[in-house]
Amino acid sequence: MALTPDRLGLATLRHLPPESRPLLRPGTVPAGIVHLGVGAFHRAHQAVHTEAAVGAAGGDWGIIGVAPRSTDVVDALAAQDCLFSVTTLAPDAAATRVVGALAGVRHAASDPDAVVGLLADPAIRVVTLTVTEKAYRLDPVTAALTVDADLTADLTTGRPPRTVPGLLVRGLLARAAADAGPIALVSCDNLPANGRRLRGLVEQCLALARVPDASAERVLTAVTCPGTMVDRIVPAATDETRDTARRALGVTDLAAIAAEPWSQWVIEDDFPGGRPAWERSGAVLTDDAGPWERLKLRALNGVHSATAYLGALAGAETVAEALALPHLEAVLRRLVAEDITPSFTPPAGVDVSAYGEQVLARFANPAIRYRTTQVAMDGSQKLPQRVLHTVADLRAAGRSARWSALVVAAWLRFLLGYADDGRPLPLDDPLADRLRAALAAGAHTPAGVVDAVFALREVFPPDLAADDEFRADVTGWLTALERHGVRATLADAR
Ligand code: CS2
Repeated sequence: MALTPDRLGLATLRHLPPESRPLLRPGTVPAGIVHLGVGAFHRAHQAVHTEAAVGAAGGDWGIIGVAPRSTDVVDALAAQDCLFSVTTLAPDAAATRVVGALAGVRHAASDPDAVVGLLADPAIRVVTLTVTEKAYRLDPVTAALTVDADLTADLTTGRPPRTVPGLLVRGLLARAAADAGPIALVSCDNLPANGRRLRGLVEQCLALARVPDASAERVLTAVTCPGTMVDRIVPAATDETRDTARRALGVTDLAAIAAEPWSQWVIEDDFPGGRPAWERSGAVLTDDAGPWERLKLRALNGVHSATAYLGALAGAETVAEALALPHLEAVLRRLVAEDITPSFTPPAGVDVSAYGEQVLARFANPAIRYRTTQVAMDGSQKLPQRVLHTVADLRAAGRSARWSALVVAAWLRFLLGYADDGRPLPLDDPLADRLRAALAAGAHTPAGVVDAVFALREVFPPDLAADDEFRADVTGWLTALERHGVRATLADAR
């Protein structure tokens, strides 16, 4: 008796419910894109958009997904002919569909040369990245490259590269040497001015590698770095995610992910080697993604971080649970109305308060179990663009930044490591050691905590650190959070 294979793959596609089948069959679309960071966000966002674009308009735009470090995803995808499913979770309905955008997968840590080779391949004309803020190794405040022994070795010796900037720039040098044509590098991470930062990263790496000016110029003229705004809430996959996919598909999918229905992508249209017809997938192609990016970083990610820190301190496991805390929504609305809205000029036609309402409704989706501690991680890399840019803009205009000060105070309180009920909270941050050392030296009073952490130049620029009114606001909130806890602080907030 022939056994039906139990695993998602080309052989099982025909057994899937018709509405779950992919738009593209992997193997039929040649690769034109390399994606660095083939995690959940990429699979639910750029991969879905690219599949729709190629499905609608064609083009050799299959994606080779590269995992910089972990092998789990690559192994799962390799065993599934690069197929994976996305379950879209509305509050009251779920739909699972397999995506066929990936043309291959690679593991950079075990085979970096293959990735460098791909970047030098003329067929590849676009590189997209979702590697998280910290992998760029840029100072969050100044955008200067943070150089350590690993990166220096990647760029000054012939050893196989281990860092993301090392991999990318070694690939670009190989590409220039092979005369493989122009390429667009597209950051899809939540960095401020992500295109400019990525270009700055390439320039600084070329200088660190002591590449002669003429050769650096050759690399740089062949590279564009369009800025983007990316948006879809995609929690880390769990056993429950895989169980849901299995029930919908009838086969096991170890690369399954779940995501909210919303998906938005705004991309600066600067692709010298061509691009997929992403506009056919609902993406917006524009000259300047800056206003969209500021809107999203401040009014979505900033509010996400606020919800996560206050929620985690109050014992909420997920963002949706946190939003149910009495008074939290009211405080978040004041954060949007009184701090975020006056801090910047939104894209034409966008009403920030309506956008903020939509964000709160998305966060409240009970089907999306996004852990508060997942949003809370890497605060030192996230707070500058999510919260502190809002503060800097308000203060420069002579306004107060009271509600943003509460978010900063909640972060500081989170760094102290305990929730209001005494349970430990994880500190997962590339600056964890520096933060711990600063807190150990100064953490005896709220003012001491503020002094100690505000001294970290990677997070607080000098002007902000020296701003007495803002420091007083943060110290006041931190005092309230320590004395009375989140619930009472929210109830009394004004
Ligand atoms: C979140 C983001 O984990 C986090 O820090 O704020 O990943 C957020 O879900 C996405 O940016 C939404 O587009």
